[in-house]
Amino acid sequence: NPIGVFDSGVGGISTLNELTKQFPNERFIFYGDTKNAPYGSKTPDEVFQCTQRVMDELLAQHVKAVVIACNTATSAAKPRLMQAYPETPIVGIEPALKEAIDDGSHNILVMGTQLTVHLPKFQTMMAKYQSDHNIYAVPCPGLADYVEGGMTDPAALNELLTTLLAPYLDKPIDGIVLGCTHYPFVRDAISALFKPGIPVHTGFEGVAKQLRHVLVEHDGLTAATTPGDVTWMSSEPDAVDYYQSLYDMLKK
Ligand code: DGN
Repeated sequence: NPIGVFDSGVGGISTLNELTKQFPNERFIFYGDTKNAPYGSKTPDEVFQCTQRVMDELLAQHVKAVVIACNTATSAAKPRLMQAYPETPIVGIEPALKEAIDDGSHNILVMGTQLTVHLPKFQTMMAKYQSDHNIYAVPCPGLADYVEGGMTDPAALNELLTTLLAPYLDKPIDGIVLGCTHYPFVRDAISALFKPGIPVHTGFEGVAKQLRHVLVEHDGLTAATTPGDVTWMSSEPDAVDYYQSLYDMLKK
């Protein structure tokens, strides 16, 4: 059976790209809830309702596990989804703050949607490390929409990033956490605003590790050597061509 991967839109394709590399024998179904994007400015209840509809669509395809490839949906809805779908292993992606800290960074920029940054899940994690690290958590409204909208205007992107990140550009940032799965698509433009060589953390490793764990636990890892493939689904069927083109871009 396939593994379901979903996001509010195209962001999760960056996660999917990593998963298809790490699980070459698995089949994947990607579901983009483009019709309801962005999730980042919704309430947790609204996000839960959207994700429930997506879960039902994926389960109708007999998925054996679901990856929430969206930091916002993970922090707003994952515990409730696990309760609502107790039979299905569900893993989620979260801002890789711990990874940045384990990597030795002290002045860490964390970018995410408003919801991700403000919800207790992230606030609690941040509080744990704040006494001996400088953590700058920055909500980035508009940035996921830029990626969703086709990424056609680099000058506008640069202006948006400069505005969002202005208060941090003169800080001695030594680690960047991309706490939204849309942001890896504009990673170079973000990195370009800081000193060269600053490590960027996406959370992909964490989510792949969790997925491996649940598949092993449920005896669900595919051992066959047939190459995996991806099926595209969307609440907005016209969006599927864009999904495919972003995925092809990452695979190049
Ligand atoms: N890609 C999603 C995330 O990782 O948080 C959210 C994007 C959005 O809906 N604004």
